[in-house]
Amino acid sequence: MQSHVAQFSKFLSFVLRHKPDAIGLKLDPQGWTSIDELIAKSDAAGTRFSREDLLHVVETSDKKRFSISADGQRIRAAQGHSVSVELGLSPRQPPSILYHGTATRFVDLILVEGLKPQSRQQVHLSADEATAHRVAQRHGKPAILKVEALRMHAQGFKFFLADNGVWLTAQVPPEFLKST
Ligand code: HQG
Repeated sequence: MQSHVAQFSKFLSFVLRHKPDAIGLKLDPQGWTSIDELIAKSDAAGTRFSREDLLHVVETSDKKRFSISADGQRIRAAQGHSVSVELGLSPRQPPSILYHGTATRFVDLILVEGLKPQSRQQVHLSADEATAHRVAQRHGKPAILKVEALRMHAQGFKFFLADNGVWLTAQVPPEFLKST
């Protein structure tokens, strides 16, 4: 069974990444929303928690999924959105190789089509193989793809590093991918 914290984290991911409308919440263009409003709207929709509960989940989230604004008044998901947000991250030079974890059943298609963001705003890449492996396990039998990130960067593809260490890019054409 899922822990209470994991369930609560799922609820937060749902409203802050995918369906703020579900509880009548509005995100600003950068994905931020007021913590007080999130608490009030969640309560009205049947999910009650305090500011302390919220901060506890933010601090203990295994993947640092949520960020709190410098003034402590607002919260957003660090990445993973399907709603359109402009995270305001600056492009960065990536390491030579990044990793993408997926399921073996997707690999043949990915090696033909490249990596696409699917329902999210960007493709998610990991700096290390162990993290990619954990992402992969969510989808089935794990497969890890190597991405020649620095070579892509040299050809003009932009890379962004989210607050929680996940690398983001719009897409990865197949010529930059290798199965491991
Ligand atoms: C696959 C989790 C067929 C792709 C993780 C992936 C991550 C293709 C799936 C974050 C394809 C999309 C994101 C193509 C991509 N043909 N399949 N051309 N291109 N795919 O969940 O990267 O727990 O949207 O390989 O830790 O798995 O939510 O992306 O399997 O950081 O915080 O399409 O979500 O974080 O799946 O995971 P997802 P993802 P959280």
